[in-house]
Order: sequence, then C-alpha cells, then structure tokens
Amino acid sequence: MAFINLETQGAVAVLTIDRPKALNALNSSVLEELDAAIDSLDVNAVRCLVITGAGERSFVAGADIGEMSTLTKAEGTAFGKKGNDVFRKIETLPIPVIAAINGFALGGGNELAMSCDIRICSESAIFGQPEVGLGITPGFGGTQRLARLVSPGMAKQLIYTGRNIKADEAKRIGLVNEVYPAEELMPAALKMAAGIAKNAPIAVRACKKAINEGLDLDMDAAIALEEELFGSCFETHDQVEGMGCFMSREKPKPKPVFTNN
Ligand code: CO8
Repeated sequence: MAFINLETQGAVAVLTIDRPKALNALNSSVLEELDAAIDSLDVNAVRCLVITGAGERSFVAGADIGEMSTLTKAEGTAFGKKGNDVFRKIETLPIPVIAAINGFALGGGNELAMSCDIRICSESAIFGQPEVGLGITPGFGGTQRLARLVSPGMAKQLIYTGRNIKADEAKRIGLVNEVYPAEELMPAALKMAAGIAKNAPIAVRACKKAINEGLDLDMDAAIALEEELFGSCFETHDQVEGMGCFMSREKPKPKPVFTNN
C-alpha cells in the first residue's frame, strides 16, 4: 500500500496514515487503502487497533480539498459515502480502536478520530470542522458524531464557526480523553492498547457492542441489550477462566486466538 502502514505487534495493531505531502489528507486512494487495511486485520488475533498519522505535524488534515474541488453533486454524495462506509467499518469493528492524534485532526481527520472508540492526543494537536469555510458541510459523519460526543450545542458552535481548537480545549469539552507531550503519545497509546488486549476479549467485545448499540436505544431496550450481552459471557472460556482464577488466586490465561466461546 502506498499510503497506509499496518503493523502488528502481538495482540496490538498500529495503522498509520502516511501521505506527508498533503498532511495525510484523505483522497480516494487513501480511503480505499484504509478500507482494505481494515479488511485485512485478523480480528481473531488482534485485540486492539491504534490509528495514527505519519510524521510530527498531522494526524489527518481532512478530506483532500483538491480532489473535492471539482466534484458534481452526485460525485460529492458518492465521495461522502466512500468515507462514511470506511469510518462506520472502523466504528463497528468488533475490537476497540484508539485514535492517537499527533497533530492536525481537521474535517475528515476529526471525523476519522471520532469513529474510533477512544481518542488521545499530543499537546500540539489541533481539532476542527472547517467545512463551512469551504462551502460544504462535514461529510464523513461529523454532524452526527460530534453532536453525540460533545453535546449538540458545542458541536453546532464548532461546526457553524469552523473554529479550530487546541488539545486542552478538546479535552475540556470531552473530544479527547488525555493529552500527552508528543514523544509520550505513541507509548501511551500502545500501553493502553496492551492493557485492553490482555483483558477477556469476549467481554471487551461485548462491552463495545453494548455501549455503541445501547446509545441508539431507549433505556429499557438498552438495559435489555446489556442483560443479553452480560448473559452471553457466561459459560465461555473467558468467564470460566476469569472467575475460576479469581477464586484460586491464579492468573487467567486468555486463549491465544479469539473464538465466541
Ligand atoms: N487536502 C489537500 N491538501 C491538503 C490538505 C487537504 N485537506 N491539507 C493540507 N494539504 C496540503 C497543502 O495543500 C500543502 O500542499 P503543497 O505543499 O503541495 O502546497 C501541504 O498539505 C502542506 O499544507 P500547508 O502548506 O497548508 O501547511 P500549513 O502548515 O501552512 O497549514 C493547515 C496547515 C492549517 C492544516 C492547512 O494545510 C489547512 O488548512 N488544510 C486544510 C484543512 C481543512 O480545511 N480540512 C478539512 C477539509 S474538508 C473535509 O475534510 C470534509 C470531510 C468530508 C468530505 C465529504 C465529501 C463529500
């Protein structure tokens, strides 16, 4: 692949978007490679994915403005769908995904970060949805995910003004969980990923499903979903081993390859 590096280190995979001459902006080729890279992940062996941008300046500086500048209405809709399909694939991946945001996360870059489960960033990270300044709306899920993540009012303020915000403000409004000095960002992401990867994978997957799908349901249905997923953990290797080892004071031994039982 020309623009995506995918490396697996044990149970953790790191996907790096690498298009330095355009600050890792997402053109059609990058989106197609991103889609193929996600498809190529062996989610039965990998237990957590970290997504980051190459270099020290940018996570992803948005969708490619040059490519978008001549699109027709129909082509614009198709380009939006191309990005949305990949981001939704990331959001619904059975394993957790951490965005390690190492610089600009603008437009489609912020939208990519928001399709991940957890966002952490460097002190130099810059976030924003500058689309209205370009005469378009956010098109890779920004109007929906930002409103759900930071509140509708704050999302409207950021999207209508197109104002960029720094890492400390992103943390204050809940867009990112933690801010690190640049050199500490990837070690922190890898440590968090390893901590997730060592936990019972059936349970971690069920938690992701319960939170993601439950948020779209009313409370009664959401609680019923949790009950179902909670129940589904019982009699699995992970539950028998996890609770058995607690009782016998031993260390649980997760299965090396994921299975549903
Ligand atoms: N697209 C294409 N090229 C880009 C992009 C981009 N989004 N961002 C940066 N680049 C390129 C620049 O053109 C420049 O290339 P070159 O060296 O060939 O001139 C190179 O990257 C370096 O950029 P700058 O010289 O501008 O670097 P600065 O440090 O001066 O500025 C900024 C950095 C502030 C990040 C600036 O580059 C910038 O404002 N970039 C655009 C950011 C932006 O507006 N992003 C949102 C784009 S719209 C979007 O993402 C919508 C998503 C949904 C689409 C749905 C479609 C239907």
